[in-house]
Amino acid sequence: MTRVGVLGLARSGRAAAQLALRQGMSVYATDASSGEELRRTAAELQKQGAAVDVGSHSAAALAECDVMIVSPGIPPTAPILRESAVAGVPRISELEFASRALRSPMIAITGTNGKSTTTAMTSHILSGCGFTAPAAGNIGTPLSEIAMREPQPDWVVVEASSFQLADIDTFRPAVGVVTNLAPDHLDRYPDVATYYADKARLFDNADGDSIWVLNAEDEAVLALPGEADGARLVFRVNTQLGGSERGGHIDAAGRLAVRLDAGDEVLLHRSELSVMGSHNEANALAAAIAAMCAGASADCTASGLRTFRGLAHRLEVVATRDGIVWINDSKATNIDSTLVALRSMTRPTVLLLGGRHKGEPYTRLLDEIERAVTAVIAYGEAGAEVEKDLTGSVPVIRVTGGFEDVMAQARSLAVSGGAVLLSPACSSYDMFRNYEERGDAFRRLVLESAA
Ligand code: UMA
Ligand code: ADP
Repeated sequence: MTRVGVLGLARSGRAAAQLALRQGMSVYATDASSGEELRRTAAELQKQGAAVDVGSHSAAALAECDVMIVSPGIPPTAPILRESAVAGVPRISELEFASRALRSPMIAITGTNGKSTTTAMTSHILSGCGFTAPAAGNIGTPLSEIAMREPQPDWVVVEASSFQLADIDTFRPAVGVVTNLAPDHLDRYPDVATYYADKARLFDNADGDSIWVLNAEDEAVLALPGEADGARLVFRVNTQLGGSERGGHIDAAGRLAVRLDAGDEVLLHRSELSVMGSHNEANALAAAIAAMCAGASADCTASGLRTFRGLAHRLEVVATRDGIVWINDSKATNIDSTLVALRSMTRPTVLLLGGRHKGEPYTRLLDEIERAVTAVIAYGEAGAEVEKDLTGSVPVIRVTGGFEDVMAQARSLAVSGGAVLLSPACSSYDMFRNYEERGDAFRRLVLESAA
């Protein structure tokens, strides 16, 4: 009987352990932490027949496993993975493990920014066109959960992070999308090339039937597949498709159009999208191409794009109070996503920047800050770094207290006709459990102050 080690028992590990048990495998599951939720998970898995340790890992038990499923949040440098007894056990990601059991074809979406939005849009379009097509992976629902569903969905739209792609082996999407590439996660990767190399694993199992949907306005994306087999479709927002290119673009009249065969199929005008910013036009084109490759018609793809309202924590307008628009972009956890947010700002903006530093300098934001921002509030662990990089052009106010102090400072700086933008360019882990909790705190404090 296959003996599976499951390292990490949050969402991915819990679902992977359950899938392994369903398949009759022998399971050793373990998490170094031991909160109440983990203890509940441990009890539930034990009841189903797994051996479980929470609070510590047993290197000896892991060493006896044929394969080890490592949660995406556990870096390869984690002490347990460096123990000599464990280092030799083959490692796979939860995405790899789940895809072996899954019978539905996959649309896999990766890239640095726009993955969740494009994933949710694609799933929304396909669902509106009569397909069962849940969104899974990095967006929140572990792929293992989908692999256990009966009947299996027509399609699964999988958001794939670099951490999840790092340990794949046979993972093979029918359609693969790369939204864009930019430096990120430099707290985990030694350099950008190593990060891009994990993204490139998407193409590992390419064959003649594979379909790749690539951002043609991003050189790094175009280079990523190398010599991988399969059809290449591209999308362009600022330029038009060339004569021999297939994919999608915005035509001279400002309409999103998809060209899979000879002629353009016009979907809708860019002004009909309810999500803001040209980055979302790119996401919409990528989603439309992927959905149409999966069998959606042009008509129902257009209505899916028209009715997609956007995800929380991504340039989400929380409230307008006393002429000030409060915008929650908590999901902007790297410099590029904050740049995109700043480019969409048309009002004088107070920018909340900070959290846990991820390694990239903030100086790349300076031009857009000078254009759109009246004051920067630098906070959290990264506060000193933000202050050092940005001081000189606009006022940078350092707040060393908690998030309530950050919001109080924002209220005192914002003026009627302006905006307050939480687009932190950092991860949230210094103050919060995740970016959702940070965005929720922002929303709560905005709404409370108005009550
Ligand atoms: N742990 C150990 N030993 C260690 C280190 C950690 O046991 O040495 C434990 C931790 O206590 C924790 C678990 O390992 O319980 C790691 O869990 P996890 O962080 O992988 O959390 P999951 O809930 O499984 O969430 C993961 C993804 N998290 C990360 O990649 C960090 C979720 O993406 C994803 O939604 C979920 O699987 C379901 O597929 C989140 C994310 O932040 C949104 N992703 C990053 C991003 O988008 O930038 C990549
Ligand atoms: P991901 O899942 O890749 O983190 P999201 O769809 O959650 O991406 O968006 C995260 C942030 O990235 C958004 O707040 C937005 O500022 C920015 N963003 C979204 N789409 C794009 C894009 N196509 N190009 C650049 N930035 C984007």
